[in-house]
Amino acid sequence: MAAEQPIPVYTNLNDLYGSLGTSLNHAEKWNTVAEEFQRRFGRKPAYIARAPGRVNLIGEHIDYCLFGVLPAAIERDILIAISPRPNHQEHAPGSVVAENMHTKYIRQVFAPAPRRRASISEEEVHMEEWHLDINTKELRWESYIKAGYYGVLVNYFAGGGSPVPVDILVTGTVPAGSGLSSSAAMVVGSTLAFLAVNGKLEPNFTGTGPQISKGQLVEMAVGNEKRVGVNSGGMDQAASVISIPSSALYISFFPELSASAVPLPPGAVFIIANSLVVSDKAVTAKRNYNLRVVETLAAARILARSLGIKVAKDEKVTLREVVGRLAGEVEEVGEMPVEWLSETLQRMECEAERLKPRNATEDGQLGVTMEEMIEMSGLSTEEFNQVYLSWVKVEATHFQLYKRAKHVFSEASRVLQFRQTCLSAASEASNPSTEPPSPIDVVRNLGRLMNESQTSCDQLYQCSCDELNELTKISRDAGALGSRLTGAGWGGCTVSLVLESGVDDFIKKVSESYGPFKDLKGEALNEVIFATKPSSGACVYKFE
Ligand code: NG1
Ligand code: MG
Repeated sequence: MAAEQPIPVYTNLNDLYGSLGTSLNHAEKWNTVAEEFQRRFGRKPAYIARAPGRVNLIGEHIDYCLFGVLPAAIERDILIAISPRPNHQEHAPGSVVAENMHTKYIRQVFAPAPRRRASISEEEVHMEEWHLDINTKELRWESYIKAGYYGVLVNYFAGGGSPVPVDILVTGTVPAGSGLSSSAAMVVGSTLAFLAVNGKLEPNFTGTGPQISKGQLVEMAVGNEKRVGVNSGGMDQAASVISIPSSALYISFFPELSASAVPLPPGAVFIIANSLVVSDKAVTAKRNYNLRVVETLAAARILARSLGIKVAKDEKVTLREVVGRLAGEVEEVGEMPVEWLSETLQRMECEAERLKPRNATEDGQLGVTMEEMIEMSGLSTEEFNQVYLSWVKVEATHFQLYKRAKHVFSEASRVLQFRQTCLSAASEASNPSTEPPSPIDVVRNLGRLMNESQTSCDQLYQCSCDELNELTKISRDAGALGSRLTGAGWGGCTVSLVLESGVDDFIKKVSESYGPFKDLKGEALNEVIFATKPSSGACVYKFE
């Protein structure tokens, strides 16, 4: 579970399937991709890397503010089969032939170009040494493969060396652009596959270096995904790498990445439903996702200033750090107790008022203008641009600092309540001297928090959309105790909390009421609405 553990590398199929710990027919999927690889490339793969998608149960758009979140890996995953090309010397170093089992994604051939620029500092030479053209203007499947690969090149071939030329075959069951983090699964899977094939994963295999830990892989994958142009937090990569079967994961990012299991109450089932609105973040990030990242960072600085908290001019302080500094929390002391954080978050919800536009006129409703925001920050225009706008593309005339901060503080507080509810229920249930809590009360409490999260995402963070609002409402009417969007929003999936006994009825009602589901049956329906169990994190299978 812990972030320090090594990435599992299996060589025995029983161990592999055992680790997946789920009821799905994994064996069939793994066999199919191995056979298909053999058919297309004329030999067995050397490795298959697996990375699951994730569902976020609660804690939306707060990971990049460094507040804890509560996702779980799902059974749906990306598998990447990879093998060195025969006759290495005939191919460009590190060249890649990438195929995808999905017919819509066509074959891609590319090679990284070594790029040494002697005139720049040593550190920069490292960063610039390899070049891989990643298209951030449009969504392309191979961009995620390249992003994972690039991280391996930069981290492991910076001082020279020759990455092996490879063939790869990708397959996946995580729907793209739907908030289940197919992107992180692709990037984690690709990073792992290229690490494995270049002998960077197993210490005994190559005799070099320490084994890569789950935490290190998360860090690499977060950096890699930024290369696709989305300045994400670390939730998806952490969930895809660190998760374990049957529990959700509480992931905190401050003062450093850490993860702990959160047992889910028995009888509670999480059902994912796809609104079928595709949110193509690679294209829209400048008006939504990246804009939110900038709004929360600007809010953090302005709030700090107004509360008399010191922030260096060039520092991108986060809302979590501002909360910490308010109480004199310092990194050496580590995180304050959860009770302290809960209380402080409540106070911060009130302090967020300081971010309201001064004139609450119609214009004020739109938020503050760029000029007002810069003035409130206490920085000069140049300084502000340098710190907040030079590394990210955003497109906006107004910025909603109050609403965004209010969402972040209240959502962070809901995550703590959700986690505490699960932990208390589990500990009371295992204590023979106390009356076990009524399961329905526990599930109701969790559901209420999920519903509050949806309202906050819709009204304060404005990351919902009509279809998601409709689908969550339909879900509640169909018996869900809680229903909310999951992932970045603006489309994609919802997650609903349903009692086990009501699952079939729930799915039937939702499929009859949500317009886009009405004509779907069988497998087509199962593609868009399905129950999910927490699954294990990323791993590699090595063919011997
Ligand atoms: P999605 O869009 O579901 O992959 C994104 C971010 C997360 C997090 C959520 C919102 C990426 C890769 N991930 O998730 O880090 O911020 O939005 O909670 O962009
Ligand atoms: Mg994503």
